[in-house]
Amino acid sequence: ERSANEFNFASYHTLEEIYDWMDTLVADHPNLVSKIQIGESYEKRPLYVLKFSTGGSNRPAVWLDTGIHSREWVTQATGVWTANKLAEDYGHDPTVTSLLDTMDIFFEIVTNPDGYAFTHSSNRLWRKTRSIHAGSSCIGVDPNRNWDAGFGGSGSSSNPCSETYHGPYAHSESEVKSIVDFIQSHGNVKGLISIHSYSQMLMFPYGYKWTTSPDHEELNKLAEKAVNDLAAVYGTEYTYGSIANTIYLAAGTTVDWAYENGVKYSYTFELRDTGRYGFLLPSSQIIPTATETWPALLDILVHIQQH
Ligand code: ING
Ligand code: ZN
Repeated sequence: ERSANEFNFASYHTLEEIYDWMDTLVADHPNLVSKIQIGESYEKRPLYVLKFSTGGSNRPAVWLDTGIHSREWVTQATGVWTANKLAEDYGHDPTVTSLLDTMDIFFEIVTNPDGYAFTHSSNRLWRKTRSIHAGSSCIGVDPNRNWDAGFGGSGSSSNPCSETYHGPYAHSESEVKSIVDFIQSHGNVKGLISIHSYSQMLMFPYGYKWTTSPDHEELNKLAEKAVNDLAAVYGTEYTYGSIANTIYLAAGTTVDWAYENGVKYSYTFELRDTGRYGFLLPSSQIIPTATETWPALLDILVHIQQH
């Protein structure tokens, strides 16, 4: 690619194409974007994070991740579009400029690279990591059940053959542990947004219990604003609320771990659609999905900046 902007955002890409694109984005915006490696996957692929920062020292930060479930291809594609949008809008759009003048954004676009490679090579519907477990011929752990927040509880499975297998112990997956270590060592992460598909939902803690969180009212009001602004773009309707009340009980998830470890603004999206195409969302819907999600993301980022 000659420039990050000439990438075809309207099609799905391989891991190698996305990793190459990250380097062109950094090359095009060297004073804003850098690439850091936070660890390596089970199969030894690098875990890359794009850092958006205009300086300061350890500014308040927001963590964004897409693709922790490898088959949710519209999420990695939305991640690429959104990272490009942030970079292109800085210095032009006043909201993005103000955000990045005061906060850092860390963006892991391919959070489960082994799974993503496997969805291209062998099984388009692979969800989990690719780790091997003694005593079972089944492969992988659900990286959205592997976090130390109600670990092992309802809405996760101890069966290695299950799609929601929680793994042998909390943070057993290096794809998860690398994020835990990064967020804890950073020490100033104020928000986390973890992006899945599909179901058209915007959710927040808790997922592992029915109890509403101490910040429920604030998180709920912000979610309402975000889904309204999302719907205003093309009319796409999202439901919102706590994970347990909106989708189902789910123990050991990213957002519950973040919330319980000092990240107050912890949200998870389920992008398009509601099941017509499901994980196999046509590539013609990538740009519309990313475009409508953008104002909802900005609502959350601006709220974090103001609190
Ligand atoms: N659904 C999510 C899952 O992991 C979810 C729903 C997201 C639950 C975030 C809890 C937290 O089951 C998909 N499609 O992955
Ligand atoms: Zn998912």
